[in-house]
Order: sequence, then C-alpha cells, then structure tokens
Amino acid sequence: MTTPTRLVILTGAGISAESGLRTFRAADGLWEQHRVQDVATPEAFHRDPALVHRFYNERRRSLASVQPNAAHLALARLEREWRGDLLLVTQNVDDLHDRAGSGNLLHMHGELLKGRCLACGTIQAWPGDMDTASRCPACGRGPMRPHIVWFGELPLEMERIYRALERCDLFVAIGTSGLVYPAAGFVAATAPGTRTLELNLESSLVASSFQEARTGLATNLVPAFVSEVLSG
Ligand code: BJW
Repeated sequence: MTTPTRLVILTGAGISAESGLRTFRAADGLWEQHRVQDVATPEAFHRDPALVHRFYNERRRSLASVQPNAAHLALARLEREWRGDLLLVTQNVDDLHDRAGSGNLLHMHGELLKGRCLACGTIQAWPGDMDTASRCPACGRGPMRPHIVWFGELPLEMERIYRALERCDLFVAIGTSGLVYPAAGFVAATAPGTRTLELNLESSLVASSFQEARTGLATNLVPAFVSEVLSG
C-alpha cells in the first residue's frame, strides 16, 4: 500500500468482542436480550430510568473483568510508533482503547465510566453504579444519567470527526456493522481518492463503499494492518 500520512480509524463493538464484551447485533448480542427502545433512547430513560440504570450498571461492572486485546494494543502501538497523523474514533463506550494506551481518541457514543448531570450538564468520572437517587457531585442538585449517546441524540465531536475525514488519505473501519448512522456514513464522507479499508469478521452493510474489505478476527487483522503501515 502507498504510505498514508493522515489516517482516521473507526472502531465498533467487533474490536472488543475477543476481550469478552458482547456486540449488539450478534445472535447472543446485547439487543437479543434487551429491546433498543427500552434501554437506549431518551424516551426509555424518561419512562423507566431504573431499568436503563440497571442495563448500564451491569455493563459498567463487566468492564472490570475484561482486558484490551491484541487489536486494541496494536492501534495504541501505531499511535506511539507512527509518524503520521492518526485519529481513532470509537463507537464503543468501553474503556479498552484508553487502557491499551490510545490517546488521540474520540468516544463518539460516550463512555460507560462517565456520568452526566441532568441539571448542570457536568460530565464526570462515574466508576460505580448509578441510580435514580444519584446526585451530581458538582452542583448537588441534578439527577445523573449515563454519559451515553442514545438513538435520536447527537453523537459527540462530530465537527472534529468530519474535518479529519475530509483531510485523511486512509480511512479504516474495524468491527462495525454499518447499520448505525452517522458512523456508517463516514466512508462516504471521505474526499475522492481517499483509500478506504474495512476489517471485519463478516462484511458490513456498507462494505461495498470501501475500496478493500478484509474478513477475519480483529486480533489477527489489526496487528497485521498495523505492521503494514509501520513498515511503510
Ligand atoms: C468482529 C468480531 C471480531 C464481531 N473481529 N469483527 C433511518 C435511517 C438512517 C438513520 C436513522 C434512521 N432512523 C434513525 C436514524 C438515526 C439513528 C440510526 O442510525 N438508526 C439506525 C439503526 C437506522 N442514529 C442515531 O440516532 C444517532 N444520532 C443521530 O443520527 O443524530 C443525528 C445526526 C445528524 C447528522 C449528523 C450527526 C448526527 C445516534 C446513534 C447512537 C447509537 N447508540 C448505540 C447505543 C449506545 C451505546 C451503548 O449502549 O453501548 O451505540 S446503538 C449501538 O450501535 C451502539 C454502537 O456504538 C452502535 C454501532 O454498533 P456496532 O459497533 O457496529 O456493533 P454491531 O453489534 O452492530 O456490529 C458488530 C460488528 O463487529 C459486526 O459487523 C461483526 O461482524 C463484527 N465482529 N466480532 C472483527 N472478533
């Protein structure tokens, strides 16, 4: 491959699957056990905040027993060792990229380990359980919600992401089904001539929009891709 200089990488639930975190849409995935409209919309939180808190408390707890895998570690290595410009955008709300050592990282769908005050809007670290009695440590007033982007809400850092997509010369999507927008449309937001590559266990719904698609496990494909970029 010709040597890229500006790289944007998008990751989805597939990169964390081999660490032991369930994806959303697999047969045993999170949406098999919970209806999206019951746990991942602002309306659901308004209707039954205790149920939504239980869903996210369980997922927050599950982070304690998982570790970054070879794919997360390879992307952190790329950031450390590569001289080009790298922006890592993740749809994942887990902290596995952070723990692997990625720094130039945007969590576009929020973070499980943070909470947001419904009164003052302050976002803060929230490592433990949250419930309807939880109060904001900053203002002392507001009830808290998980710092998660639900359906119908605006994903985070969109300006920075679209700016990077327009300027990059290589865009790579890893372990995402291509079902959820705006992330599924990122490949189409790159400039004409940008090289685009999908790495996934199965072809995504938008695989035909990529110039190249490689299928396999993230823990195999991602370290191999990183070695390719680092060897120029
Ligand atoms: C492996 C692997 C291994 C497995 N190795 N690979 C009608 C048409 C178009 C759009 C809309 C519409 N109606 C509504 C919308 C918009 C809506 C949307 O997209 N809906 C669609 C479902 C139709 N989107 C929104 O509402 C978003 N906001 C929005 O659009 O605002 C307006 C806007 C306008 C203009 C600009 C910008 C914005 C918000 C979306 C919020 C998504 N939230 C969730 C849940 C919250 C977080 C949480 O609880 O964790 O985010 S939904 C869920 O899906 C989660 C994920 O981040 C997201 C994507 O899922 P992902 O990562 O792709 O996982 P899976 O399970 O789908 O796929 C796993 C993949 O991994 C598979 O491909 C496997 O093959 C692969 N894999 N093992 C490699 N070992």
